[in-house]
Amino acid sequence: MPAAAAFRDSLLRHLTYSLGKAPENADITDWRIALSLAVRDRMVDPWFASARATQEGGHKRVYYLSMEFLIGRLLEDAVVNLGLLDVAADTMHELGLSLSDVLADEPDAALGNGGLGRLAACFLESLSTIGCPAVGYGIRYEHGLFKQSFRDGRQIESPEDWLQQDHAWEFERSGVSFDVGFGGDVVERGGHCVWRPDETVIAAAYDTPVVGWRGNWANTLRLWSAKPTTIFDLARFNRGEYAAAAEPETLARTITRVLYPDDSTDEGKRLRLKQEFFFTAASLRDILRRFGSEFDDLKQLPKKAAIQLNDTHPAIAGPELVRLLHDERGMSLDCAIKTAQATLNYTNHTLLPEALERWSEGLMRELLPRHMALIERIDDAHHQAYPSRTVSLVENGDVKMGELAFVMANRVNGVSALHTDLMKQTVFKDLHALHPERIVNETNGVTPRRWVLSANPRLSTLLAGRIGLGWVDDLQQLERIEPMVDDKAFRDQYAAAKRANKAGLSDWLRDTQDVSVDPDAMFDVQIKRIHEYKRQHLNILEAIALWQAIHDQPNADWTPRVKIFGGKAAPGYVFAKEIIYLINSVAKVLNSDPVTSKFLKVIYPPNYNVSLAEQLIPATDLSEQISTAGKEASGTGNMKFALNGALTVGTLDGANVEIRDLVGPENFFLFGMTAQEVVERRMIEDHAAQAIGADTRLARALDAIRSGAFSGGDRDTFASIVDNLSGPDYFLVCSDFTDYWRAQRDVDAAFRDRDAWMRMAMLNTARSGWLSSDRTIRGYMADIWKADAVHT
Ligand code: GPK
Repeated sequence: MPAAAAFRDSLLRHLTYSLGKAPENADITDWRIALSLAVRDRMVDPWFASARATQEGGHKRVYYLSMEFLIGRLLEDAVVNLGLLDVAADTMHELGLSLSDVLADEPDAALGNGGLGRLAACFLESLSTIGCPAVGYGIRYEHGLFKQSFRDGRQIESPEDWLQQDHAWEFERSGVSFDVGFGGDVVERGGHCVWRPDETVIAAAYDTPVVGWRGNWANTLRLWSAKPTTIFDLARFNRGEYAAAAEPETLARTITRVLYPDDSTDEGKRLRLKQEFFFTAASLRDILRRFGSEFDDLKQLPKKAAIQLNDTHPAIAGPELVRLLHDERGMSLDCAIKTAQATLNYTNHTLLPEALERWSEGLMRELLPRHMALIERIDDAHHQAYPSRTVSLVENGDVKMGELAFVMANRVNGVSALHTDLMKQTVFKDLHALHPERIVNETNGVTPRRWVLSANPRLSTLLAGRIGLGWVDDLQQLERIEPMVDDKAFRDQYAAAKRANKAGLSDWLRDTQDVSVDPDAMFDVQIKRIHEYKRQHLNILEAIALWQAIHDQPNADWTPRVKIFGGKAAPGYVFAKEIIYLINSVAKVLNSDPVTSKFLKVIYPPNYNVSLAEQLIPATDLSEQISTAGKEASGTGNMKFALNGALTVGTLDGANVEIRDLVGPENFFLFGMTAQEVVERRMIEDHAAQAIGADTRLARALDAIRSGAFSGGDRDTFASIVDNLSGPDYFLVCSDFTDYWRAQRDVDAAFRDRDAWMRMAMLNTARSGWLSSDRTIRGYMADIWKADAVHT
């Protein structure tokens, strides 16, 4: 049978025999699931082959432990990596459907909050593309990140329900489960400690294969779901106490019910600690089981397994691995600690003090009594080996998880050059002095398969026509288009691709957001979680000042702009929610202003997620990366934009520094204070007042907000924002405003020379190949994991 016919046959078989649907009764979701199953079938052989090659060769495996995997939709990734795009499109067409409609029917799996979770997803795909044996371990949240809507401009949250429809990608592994305990006490038996938990839940495994480019290799994403050890209490049920009878089940399942929606803040919730221990403990047991099935000597664990802790969320892995090796397998405590240290590594993703996890000793002793005792032993051992007055794992009654992760790790890494330097100078200064070899840098990256090839088919086709497809898994090859930036025909084609992406976005905005925008206007985009340090309020202040400036000179030659915002605020983060309300309120006034709206619009589509990012980024001219210097660990959206030919207006923060070095300072709009200047500026007590006093535009913009221009004349509505900015202004919005305004006017001027702009955009694409997550993963493999790619 020809390949296309075989594929169609497989799809129809799945529709009929897996879903039990007749073609005439199938809706788009049925077709989408049948297609996914047909595609998934094609992943299984490479998946098995990868597992066999790893086992037979006795290769080292990488284990990536992460509370978050922001995977988004999976069907297109799979189709593209397996080389099935044309076959799938033709098949759907023959069946009277469009592949893009079918792809868009897939729920966007949001098992993560933002950059940290998306990074984990890009890493899994790169690990498979490279052929590095790996397992991603996480939590199978029943409900991912909340859905965001706006009511009268304010954020409303509602539960997300990605599992409502069948999740076609996973295999439930009923044979793989572990008991995970909580609470109870510790007793001594025959000279060693035994933890006797008083609550136990089952961790049940669900596997999703992750296939790499060209389908040569597939790794596993294994997510744990919590199940009760007893289904229900029959005695109570028989007494008619139905709700009470179901209680054990409800309690157990609560652990994996929902993703905590806090990004870069530590809520310190008991259930969160249970989630962390739950998935970490199950993963470690699974890792030891797999090791034990292949090798005998547990001391060899570090040779065969490298465990990466994605932030401190799985940092309890330190004491838990020591407990498993020492208490349960009889290794000496000293050796257990050393073995764990040689196996574990820790990635830090933020220096924000409010994000650094601390768990109270009381809670730890209650939920994880043996671990608390082991943390004290680890702390003692560290003190013995490295006498220091300043380093301690427990402080003011709290266990400091960053310090614990550091002490238990072979390598500790930051996620951009600047961030890694700041780690050494600030949060981990003392530990760095004791362990000067331990901290290394691995600058983040993004997968080009999703973020260029799939998200931007027009650009990809253009690149393929000129340099083939080698860039897809060797992104440095984008350099080969650099000599073509002065080729007028190529530049026009590049510009046409961008223009078509913008026209597509304009249509979408018209259909879904009820606003009309000119595709020739500059599309200026800031998409990320809403946070004061990311400074969406700096962006909206500039919009207000520009609106006022246009009013002053309505006949001047303004460069038309469409400012697009996207992002969610943590439900408990009141100030961030006020920023959302301000943006929406400003949008309302500006977009209906007959004088200015042809030059300036503000649009904030609700419920920003991975799929919306895929749509927005290829249609962007200007990427807003405007965090207070020293606060954004890396950023990864910034990389996606640069690759897709958006120019950046940004501060010297996180990976912006490296992006600017790559693309060249003349192709990047820099503004603002450096991290060092930020620290110095904060020492000036009235820095905000000084900045406002020195810039009438800033003063006027703040006055407009204060006087109720965006709140129907009410002066209280945005008082919290104005008071903050004119008072403490910790994130230095006012102090950076003047230079931001200057940079934005430089952007305007540059955009008016379309040809020169396109040249800069092309240079951004040509020079951003280093930002591939393949490069990042190779760095981890060489510097941290000491793991090799395996070829099947
Ligand atoms: C950092 F600490 C955290 C967190 O809790 N969540 C999160 O998404 C981000 N991050 C950083 O803010 C980004 O700068 C960085 O690029 C990303 O992690 C991946 O490293």
